[in-house]
Amino acid sequence: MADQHETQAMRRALQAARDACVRTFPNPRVGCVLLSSDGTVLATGAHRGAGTAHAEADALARAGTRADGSTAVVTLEPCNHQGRTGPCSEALVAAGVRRVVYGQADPNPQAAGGADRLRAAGIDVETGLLADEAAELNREWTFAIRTGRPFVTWKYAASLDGRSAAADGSSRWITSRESRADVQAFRARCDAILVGTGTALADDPRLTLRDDEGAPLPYDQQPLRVVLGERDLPVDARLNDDTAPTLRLRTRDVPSALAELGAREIRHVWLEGGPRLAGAFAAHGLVDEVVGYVAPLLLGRGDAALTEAGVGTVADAHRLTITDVTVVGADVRITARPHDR
Ligand code: AOF
Ligand code: ZN
Repeated sequence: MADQHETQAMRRALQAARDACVRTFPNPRVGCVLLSSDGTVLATGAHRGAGTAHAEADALARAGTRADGSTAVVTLEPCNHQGRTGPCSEALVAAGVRRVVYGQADPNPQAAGGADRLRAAGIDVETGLLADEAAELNREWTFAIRTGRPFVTWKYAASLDGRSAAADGSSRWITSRESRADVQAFRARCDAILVGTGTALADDPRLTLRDDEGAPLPYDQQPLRVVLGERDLPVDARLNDDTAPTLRLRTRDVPSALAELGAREIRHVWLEGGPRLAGAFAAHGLVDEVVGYVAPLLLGRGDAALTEAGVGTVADAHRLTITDVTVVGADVRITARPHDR
């Protein structure tokens, strides 16, 4: 059984993973704490993205020779593979770690097997400590590894009477500045931001992350911009600029587009519209989460956030469970998920 020091260390490891990096594409977020035999923290490590040290390796490097005889508390089962970096199972054995406690079992078949390898080396291994929190840390990543397609969050903004555009088609600034900043924080955690050609042509959006002064973040910190649909964009469209990578998927088939993104190791897609494209995702059962911003204004006419979602009668509605309601500026943000996600 994990003792109180180990439980505390797991909380610390979870926090280290959250603090280290909002986006570790295409890898999971992982934290690791090394404890001495009397329960003192020797080192804390975290993963900062593909190609950089795994959390265990990071903590081991910080602890140096003090890792000998220690307990490693890790949010994810240590990997057992030679990937972009070496296997953490071997690194833990080589460092003389005596006990390993982890939260979530590794769902990635290429990397799994760490627990068995550690046990074979005579290390005491315990699994499942704060497993729910550890799994929540990588909810979308885990979903993508299991299903082979990215987790899809559909975001929309609407007036209190449920319209996302006015009668003349204008849709800019329905929500408050605070909500738009909130959206930026969500975008920053996703691997790709997806729109259809309709939205790309109508709004000429940037779909980039910006700093507080409004300047775009460096190119390598930008999520992939994805434009789905067959129509061409003008050469001077903002989505064709060089502030962030852009992928054109010249298809109208949503499942094949998602499969393509899955093959590119995109784990979490932030779907921003428009209503017909979002409806197609919903009709295919491919909306895994909804984040809706509802603003206190009435439009009376104009498009809904979603059209043609494959629902003809109330009995066929896509039913969701609300998981969060937060006031953001003058607006309300509602998060909801299908029952099985
Ligand atoms: C991480 N960071 O701290 C741990 C991971 O091919 P690589 O080297 O990038 O390894 C990626 C896999 O390693 C990942 O899918 C996961 O299964 C496992 N553990 N990965 O990126 C870490 N501990
Ligand atoms: Zn590893």
